[in-house]
Amino acid sequence: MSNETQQDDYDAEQLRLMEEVCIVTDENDNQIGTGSKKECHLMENINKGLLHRAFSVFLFDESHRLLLQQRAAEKITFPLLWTNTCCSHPLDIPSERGTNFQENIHGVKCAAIRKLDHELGIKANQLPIEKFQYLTRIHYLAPSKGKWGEHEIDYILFFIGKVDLDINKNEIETYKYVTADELKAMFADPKCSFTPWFRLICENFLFKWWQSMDDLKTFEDDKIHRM
Ligand code: DMA
Ligand code: MN
Repeated sequence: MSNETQQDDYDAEQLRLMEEVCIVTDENDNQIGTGSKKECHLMENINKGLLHRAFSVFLFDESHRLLLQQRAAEKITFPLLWTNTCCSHPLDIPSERGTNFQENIHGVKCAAIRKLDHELGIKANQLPIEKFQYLTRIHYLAPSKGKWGEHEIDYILFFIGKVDLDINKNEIETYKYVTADELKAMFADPKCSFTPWFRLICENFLFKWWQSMDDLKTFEDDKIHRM
């Protein structure tokens, strides 16, 4: 089967989203250009060093249970894997890009509000921007299936609050709220598979942050953790 024929098998809506314009950065997270979501996620470009900016939201309810999602079968990268509440990319638009670190953090929070609505149907009035806590950045590279993969500087955001969900089935297969012990049990269950970035964040950071939800600010740093 040729690549072109394979291309035709992808979900039309997910193919349309591959035209989004992502922020291309250097290894220190300075914007050096732009690239379509498609260009940024092709391993042939990643293998040449192409790197882009992303965010990962961890949303907790008022009893500090974490909202997980299982990615939809329609996703072109990492379909059907379990992962944190919502991940995506700030776009190269004025509200989501920045010229310094603080503006970049504000930009990814704006992108998070946009995507929490798009993927989970959470309305902006339930997501006041000042309730997002930025924690740190991770730089990682992970192949998906075939020609696709990720190579990102990923901004990690926490949010605690009660929200109403209206799931977009093109994005999300299913979801659930879990305690830390329930998540550890999922990791031990061979029937559950996880995205590489969620695994990295869990192995290195999540559980220690989760034990200190009232002091999250003390964990905020300006580092880029290379993983
Ligand atoms: C990309 O997530 C971002 C990270 C941190 C992996 P994604 O593939 O879910 O992006 P989108 O929802 O825009 O397809
Ligand atoms: Mn990406």
